[in-house]
Amino acid sequence: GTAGAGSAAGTSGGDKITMGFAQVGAESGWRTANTKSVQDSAKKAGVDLKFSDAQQKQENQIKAIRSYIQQKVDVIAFSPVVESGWDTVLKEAKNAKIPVILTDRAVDSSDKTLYKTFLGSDFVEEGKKAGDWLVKESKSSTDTVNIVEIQGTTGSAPANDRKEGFAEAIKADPKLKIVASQSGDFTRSGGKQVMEAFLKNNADIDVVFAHNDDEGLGAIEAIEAAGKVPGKDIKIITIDAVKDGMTALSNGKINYIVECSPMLGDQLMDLAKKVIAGETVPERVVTEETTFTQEQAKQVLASRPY
Ligand code: GYE
Repeated sequence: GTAGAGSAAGTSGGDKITMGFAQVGAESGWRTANTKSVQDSAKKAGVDLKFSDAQQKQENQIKAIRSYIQQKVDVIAFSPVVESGWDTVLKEAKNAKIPVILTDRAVDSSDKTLYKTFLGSDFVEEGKKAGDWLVKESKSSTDTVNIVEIQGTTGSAPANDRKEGFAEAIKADPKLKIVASQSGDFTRSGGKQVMEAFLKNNADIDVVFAHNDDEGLGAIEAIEAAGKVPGKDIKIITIDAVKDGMTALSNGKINYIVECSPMLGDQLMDLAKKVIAGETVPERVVTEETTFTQEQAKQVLASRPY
């Protein structure tokens, strides 16, 4: 249709809102649940969704965003695979008067006018919660606690922030030491590979801190293959609380999970409608999350929605 003064740039036919969504990939259980949430909510909200999967590559996301600009969608939403390098393409969207919403992950642009709002978790807080649990758990022991860290995708907001939050929390106890830290790219196979190398190079590992459930699940395979018992010989802390992670937690193979909610779809559609209508929205919308012990996981496992 013809966009009158003050209305959003592209209304590609009818009253239906068109959203271009540039997803990170399909790297984890979290991501699969997040994609489903966005697709289900779009349908429910009557939003025409154009969806692309960047296979964890920034260049693919940039291409997808450029094609959404060309198609004159009403709004662009995306989950930036890494934090840096977005200013150019975001300026292109701004020049085309297409509003952008960040979901799940942040960008490090200093120009806050390049996007309308950022919906997602507080990753520093998640890392802190993981570290706080370990501080409590290790209170009674006097020995050094050797921790290996399996980081998420290098340069991504959740990897940067979870690392920071965890390091901050374990400062409370000098006997907690990170002896190795490497990226497993948020995948199960990545977690397994990194853990295999850690086990080879470190004789005495007490704890794994994995930045997501999938990496933790991969680490479990490596630990078992090395003849050790995950959850006992080596304790495991992860983030996400997806079905497979929660199952491993209830089975005693993981010791603690910090929840990170992938169910962002409804809030995203809501924000998109407001932004397109020209309403002001908060510049930051933080997801509410909890934590789970093994006992708590047993109680909620059956009722988890993802
Ligand atoms: O924790 C991980 C996924 O960005 C919060 O990405 C998300 C993270 C999530 O691959 O499983």
